[in-house]
Amino acid sequence: MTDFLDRCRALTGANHVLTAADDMAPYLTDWRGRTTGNALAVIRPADANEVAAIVKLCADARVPVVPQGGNTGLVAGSVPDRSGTAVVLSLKRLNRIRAIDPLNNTITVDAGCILEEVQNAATAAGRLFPLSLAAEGSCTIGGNLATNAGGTAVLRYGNMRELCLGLEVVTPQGEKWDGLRGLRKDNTGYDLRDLYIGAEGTLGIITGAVLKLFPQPKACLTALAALRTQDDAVALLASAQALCGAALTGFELMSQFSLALVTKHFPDMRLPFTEEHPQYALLEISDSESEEHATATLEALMSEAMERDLVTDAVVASSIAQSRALWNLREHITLAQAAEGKHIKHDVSIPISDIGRFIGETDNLLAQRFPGCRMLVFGHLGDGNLHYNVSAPEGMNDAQFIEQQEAVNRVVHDSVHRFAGSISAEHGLGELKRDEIRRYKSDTELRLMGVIKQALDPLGLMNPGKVL
Ligand code: FAD
Ligand code: 2HG
Ligand code: ZN
Repeated sequence: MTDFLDRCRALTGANHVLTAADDMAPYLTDWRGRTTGNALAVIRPADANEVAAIVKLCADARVPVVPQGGNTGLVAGSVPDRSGTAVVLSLKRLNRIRAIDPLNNTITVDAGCILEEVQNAATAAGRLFPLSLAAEGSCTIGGNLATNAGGTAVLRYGNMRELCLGLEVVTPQGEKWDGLRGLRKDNTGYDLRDLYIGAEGTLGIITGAVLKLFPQPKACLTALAALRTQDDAVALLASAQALCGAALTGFELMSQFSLALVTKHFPDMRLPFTEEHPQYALLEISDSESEEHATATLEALMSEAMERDLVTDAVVASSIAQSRALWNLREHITLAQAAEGKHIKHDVSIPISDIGRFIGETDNLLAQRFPGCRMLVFGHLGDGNLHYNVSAPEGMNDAQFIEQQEAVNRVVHDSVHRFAGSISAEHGLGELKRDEIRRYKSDTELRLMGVIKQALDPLGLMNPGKVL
């Protein structure tokens, strides 16, 4: 292996082949601090050609490759196993915005670009890149593509798959495929782009992408509604869609418990209500007319919902700062729950019409099996995507509760299955849900996935142990 590492050093420079334990440590543990692996080395190539050359060396030496972007993934997909035989391939040095074409409404970027930097580049060109999620300051476009990330604007703009027009990919054999096409229409055979998106690095390494841009809305306005039940939130969503149409760009659900944790762990943050309410909905409108029009629309929506007794209290932000403060509450839930302690995450999707029933039934089943366990439910209600997270009962040691993860998963995922939902709506499978998915996908679907993996990566070197 010394020979292999020397060849890697000759390609990237010795500084970019890390082998010391301290240097590698940040790349070996996942964001949640739940999974730590070992690696032969962490390699940091500078561009797509270096990625291709390194992957070719790995294929020749039969060294497994774990691609990594911002390492913010929540399913332990971006870290190696404990064997110490793989290299972590960090894409973060591939950070160039390659081109912006405002007439074609596209931006071409390296895979290691940070999401927020891509949003900012689009804004500077008078356009919008709409993917938005709480980790946007550190996750990368490559990771967003590899996980087909969702976030808070899917309702209007779609997930990462829908935002991508073209890809550049390094195959497991170290060949570079240039599919960087900025076309809205291209029916020339199998869609390789869609195959790599959502593959979590198991089929190849994404090195560049052409992404869609959109016109900037004239005004973005946020409202926070207090509600009694999740069913009322679903009814409010329907009213908002009827009144606002495509202008409704976000609709997030947050339970009282999720926001109580935010205000507990981030005491500077406050809810704009004097009383507590069981549920909250955060709505965003992106208006193509004016701020006045957006305010009038949201105010009309809220007063109609209050007249129907759907909403018990509401605030419409009157400034960008107020909008930001409301979104901050939402975006700090994951951090607050992490600060509270270890918990069991579920990232599920359910037909929107069944959300209330799903939560009610699942809450009851869990309460019977694990008395006192605390359900923290929030998420992208407009997409039918709930983060149904479960914390230990008050006073119980977190580690002791986590030991029951499999039994808790069984209750939640079986319930998801009964409602014809998905056990991973936006985070992917990684290692965490690799075995779990085998219970819920048909043999045919699993076999076809295996056939694709075998055809593209016959040596099984791309992110082994993840997804399949
Ligand atoms: P990593 O974590 O580095 O990698 C994720 C997966 O992609 C791994 O399997 C890795 O091997 C693979 N990969 C990375 N780069 C490449 C590449 N160039 N080529 C091939 N494979 C690659 N996700 C959502 O969908 N919606 C949310 O709202 C959301 N909110 C979050 C909030 C917080 C606070 C945190 C910590 C995470 C959140 N996530 C969310 C999860 C995470 O941010 C996303 O999955 C993100 O897309 C991962 O990007 P990354 O660059 O960090 O990827
Ligand atoms: C979000 O929507 C993320 O904020 C994280 O997908 C979800 O912390 C979670 O479970
Ligand atoms: Zn989410």
